[in-house]
Amino acid sequence: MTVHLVNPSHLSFGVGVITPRWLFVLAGATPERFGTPNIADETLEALDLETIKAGDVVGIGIHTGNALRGYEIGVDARKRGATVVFGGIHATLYPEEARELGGAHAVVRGDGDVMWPAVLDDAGQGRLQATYEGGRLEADQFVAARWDLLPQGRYMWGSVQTVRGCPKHCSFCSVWRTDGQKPRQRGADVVAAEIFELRRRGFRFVALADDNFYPVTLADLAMAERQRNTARLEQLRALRAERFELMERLAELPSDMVFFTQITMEAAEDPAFLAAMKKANIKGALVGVEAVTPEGLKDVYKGFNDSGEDLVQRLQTFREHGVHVPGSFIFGLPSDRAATFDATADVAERAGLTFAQFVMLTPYPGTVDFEAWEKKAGDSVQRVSGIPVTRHWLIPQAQRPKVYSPHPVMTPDEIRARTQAVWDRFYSLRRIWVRSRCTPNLRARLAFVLISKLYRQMYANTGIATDTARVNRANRWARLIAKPCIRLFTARPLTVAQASRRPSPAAV
Ligand code: B12
Ligand code: SF4
Repeated sequence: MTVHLVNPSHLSFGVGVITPRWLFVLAGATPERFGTPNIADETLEALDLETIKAGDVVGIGIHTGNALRGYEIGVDARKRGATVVFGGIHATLYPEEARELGGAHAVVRGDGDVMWPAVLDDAGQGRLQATYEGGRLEADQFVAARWDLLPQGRYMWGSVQTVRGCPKHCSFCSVWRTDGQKPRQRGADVVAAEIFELRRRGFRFVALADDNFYPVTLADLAMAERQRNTARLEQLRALRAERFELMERLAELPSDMVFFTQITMEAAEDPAFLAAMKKANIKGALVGVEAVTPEGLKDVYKGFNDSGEDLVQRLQTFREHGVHVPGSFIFGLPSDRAATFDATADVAERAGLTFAQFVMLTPYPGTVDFEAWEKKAGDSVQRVSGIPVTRHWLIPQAQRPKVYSPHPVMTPDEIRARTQAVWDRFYSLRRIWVRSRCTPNLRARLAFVLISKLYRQMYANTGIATDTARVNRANRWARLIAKPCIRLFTARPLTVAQASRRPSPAAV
């Protein structure tokens, strides 16, 4: 019996930007007695169904965007006599769907690290259950990824998770509901050991695939102090201390490492934290800016963000501490008006953002926004090929409309056209060239231009482009640019001795 782990995608680029971590974590969780799992990442190339034989187990991980492709694979694998198991955020939210449409024999909800070996045992002994509740594991139960199974020279960035969960509760985000609001932080040693291994394999760039790298803010500590809540204060201090310990460990890794993470902008108020990030070589952090007005922030329950000039200041503070900020903005919030688009582009430029993404408010399953939208749509919901748009991910890719939250005064087309114009403005060659001044030399400036264009082109697939010709053109461009980009990211593999500034106990 061979174990297959498949990351579905209807588009393959030949090379990938970031390693899909779940593939390598579940490979790590696969007991030796089941042999080495066969990993298939369709963002690189389509799965070869011939590799799947009767009696094999096929694990398929899905998020909403790739669920339909996952279901195709599940049905095909089941026809070939394999046992099909689904997991991932979308299967967690819609286990029945994976059974009805994806040929699932079993679905694992929540974290797979501990449950996967039990599922394989049950599959081997013919006593598979329909649903397994993986739950939310404590961080010390997270399994390390098997980086030895990485295909050579195919990914630009490795990915290592340091914390799971986020204490906030933004209306458009499912993370706090699925991963929970309690931060589950992995120990510094195990994280450092994984990164150490990635560097030995030639990865200098590592995404810290976290929901929120700054789960305890200074405001949280002040609040606990004000409330004289000693237990809470101790707990928060311990979490904060663990973050600093982790950053200390990252700082001991080879100095050519470049880390990137996701963070709330409150970190800009915390000079000690920013200084530690700089020392740890965390050179970039995606900040969910979302909106530039107080009304917009209220729309998405993100009142902890700043707006206006304070916002510009906060974002600049990251840069002053050597942390580049790709900012993420949402258009189509109920309070947005035509003037919001230019105002947002202005803030993105004045704040010195290195990259930016401008997404349209989309109701993702598992979010507060989705529930409100689904309830409002009711039985009179619009259908495409008989499928309600509240299940838009089931509509075949070619007919699938881009689904956006309804807006009180603007049509989706107006929001889309204005959003597109902001992308075009932010990523005009002239503006990219000006931004590329943040790099040290001409070669790096050219690389910056290439990467900015790649980011822009790849985004057309998951982002706002609706017309197929434009998407196809963007794909061709992305394929072309991706190949040279990968050379910019990889480095010479190192031996243990070369990679060690202070080798971690787990790595030697
Ligand atoms: C890092 C990350 C990214 C990175 C890297 C993606 C990559 N190549 O891996 C980048 C920045 C590129 C990215 C992009 C996007 N992302 Co993202 N991303 C994440 C993040 C923060 C962590 C993912 C991760 O690596 N986790 C670590 C692994 C180990 O955990 P895991 O994937 O959950 O897997 C565990 C379980 O789910 C389960 N499991 C998973 N698969 C399987 C399969 C089987 C068989 C079994 C048994 C178990 C199992 O076991 C695993 C181990 O416990 C998650 C948030 C989150 N908490 O999941 C969002 C998240 C997955 N992303 C999300 C979104 C929306 C996107 C984008 C669409 C954003 C956009 N607008 O462009 C794009 C889509 C890109 C694409 N086409 O795939 C949403 C998905 C929501 C949904 N309902 O689908 C999430 C949940 C964040 C959110 N705000 O809600 N993302
Ligand atoms: S958007 Fe970011 S800050 Fe808000 S809940 Fe999700 S992960 Fe947390």
